[in-house]
Amino acid sequence: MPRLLYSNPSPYSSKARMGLTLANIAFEGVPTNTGEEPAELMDANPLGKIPVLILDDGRQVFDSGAILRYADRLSGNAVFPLQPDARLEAEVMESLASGICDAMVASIYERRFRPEEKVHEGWVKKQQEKARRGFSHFEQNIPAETEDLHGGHISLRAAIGYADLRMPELLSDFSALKKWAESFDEARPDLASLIPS
Ligand SMILES: N[C@@H](CCC(=O)N[C@@H](CS)C(=O)NCC(=O)O)C(=O)O
Repeated sequence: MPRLLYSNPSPYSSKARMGLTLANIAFEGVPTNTGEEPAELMDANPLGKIPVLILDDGRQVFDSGAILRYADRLSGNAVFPLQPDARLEAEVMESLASGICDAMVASIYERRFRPEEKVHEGWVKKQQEKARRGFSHFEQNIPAETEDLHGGHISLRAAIGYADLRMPELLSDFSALKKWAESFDEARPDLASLIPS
């Protein structure tokens, strides 16, 4: 069975776990602490980042976007729509949600990994603004449905989950988005159990 190196709070891991679940691909989750740089992770991904999917034949699939596309191909398109316009929309949605996560993670790492006197508050603010603008875009373009979910939807749900966990104030103005997340969780409790925690 493929092994997925992941961690519970990681939004990208959440996205990958939800994608594999959408595609009905069984996997063994391997909780991984990137800070400890375990050999299995460093051998699998030179970047030392999670998630990584290690296939039965030893091939290593990263990052979360490649894992979604792998799951999509293997499942006969259970993760992304086939119709080209719908697919483009889903992929751009995924890109924006992932970019929001990049901005949130960058702002958190700035405080976590730099000595306090070297933290650049202006830069942290800039990253948080990027994330806020991204969420604002989704607030104004709420996905139509919470059924027939695709890679864009799960990426957005993972990003909302991460914001809820690490910087909930970022979501305070976005009530429609919060409602959408609730409907998502009601529609797919199996996926909701995989959001960042
Ligand atoms: N573009 C990557 C980002 C992955 C990523 O940054 N993961 C974080 C955890 S949330 C990580 O592994 N951080 C450890 C590090 O940067 O060394 C993806 O989509 O999978």
